[in-house]
Amino acid sequence: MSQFSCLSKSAIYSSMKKVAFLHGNISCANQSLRANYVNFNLGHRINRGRRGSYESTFFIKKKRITTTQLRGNPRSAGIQTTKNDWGFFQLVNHGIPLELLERVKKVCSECYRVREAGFRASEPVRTLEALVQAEQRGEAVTPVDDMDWEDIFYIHDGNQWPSDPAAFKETMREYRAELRKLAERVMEAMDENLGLEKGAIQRAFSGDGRHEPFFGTKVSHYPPCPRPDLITGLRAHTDAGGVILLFQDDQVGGLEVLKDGEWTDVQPLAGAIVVNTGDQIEVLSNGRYRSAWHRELPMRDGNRCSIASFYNPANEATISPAVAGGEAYPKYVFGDYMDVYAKHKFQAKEPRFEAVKAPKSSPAA
Ligand SMILES: O=C(O)CCC(=O)C(=O)O
Repeated sequence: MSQFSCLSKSAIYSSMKKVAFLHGNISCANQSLRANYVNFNLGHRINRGRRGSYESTFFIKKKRITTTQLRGNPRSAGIQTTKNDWGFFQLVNHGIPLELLERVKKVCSECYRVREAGFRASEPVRTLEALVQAEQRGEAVTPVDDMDWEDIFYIHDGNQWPSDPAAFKETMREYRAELRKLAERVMEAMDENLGLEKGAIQRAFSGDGRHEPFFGTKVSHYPPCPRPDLITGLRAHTDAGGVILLFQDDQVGGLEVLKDGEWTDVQPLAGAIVVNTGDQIEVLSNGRYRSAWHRELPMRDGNRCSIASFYNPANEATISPAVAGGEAYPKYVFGDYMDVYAKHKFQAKEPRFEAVKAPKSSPAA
């Protein structure tokens, strides 16, 4: 197959285009989608002054690919084409040793083995069993809409981490240090594409250096689900924070992103890191980088593991558009936004922005 093209759209994505070279396409897990991928060498953008190169991969439908954007001014192309933005891309050749990624996979799946009995006894499992029994009795059943078929836990700098397996802590410390640096490079590329000073997003996230941005990691497993028609893996949502780096299972899919009213697979790609942007980047960029709706489908076969690392503002940081013009977003304290998000994660983001408009905390006033 030799169908190469380019997508583009959000700012970081447009800077990637600037140095684009096209690699090719791969056959996709879901043949019906005919998804292609395009690699962009990010070396001198994300990694300027350092050795090594970075590439991003966009999974997109062929019909959406255009080549005109490649020939145009990358920065303006990115700005003008917001409606084509996927809000998601995959990074390959990101510089994180594959050997480390293999160890991460291993310790996380060993961790799940320790947790598995807990999942078997969990509310989603019991709820689904009850639904199936009701169905067998001939009762009408409706899909569950307030819980997900997942086993999750979070690690960050301030909580206790699993000690079984023994290698978990050391491996995840090493992994998180790499991912934190990668997130910062991605944000610097965004700064540049948005016409902001280098480090502007990070400064906004840290309240000009007064607070520590939050960097958290969520380890998820989506065990095989006997009735994927009756429950979700993870309900559709946009992410609350900044930059999200997802190391997803390279065998078991399920992650989908919403674009123009259609759900599209983010196909498993060995060794890649999926990058997406959250609501705070949407606000800072004044809508240039949109946070995309995504969801997790439950799978009948395979236990999907995914490790999502969230680089978010400090709770105390004040967030408002750093890019002038266009759409209006409010100014607020991130912690206030998170209070709203905690209650309304699976709903539209616009009412959340509306809810923090009248600031509760004085620094945003
Ligand atoms: O686990 C995944 O693949 C996606 C996780 C996710 O969307 C989330 O935690 O917000």
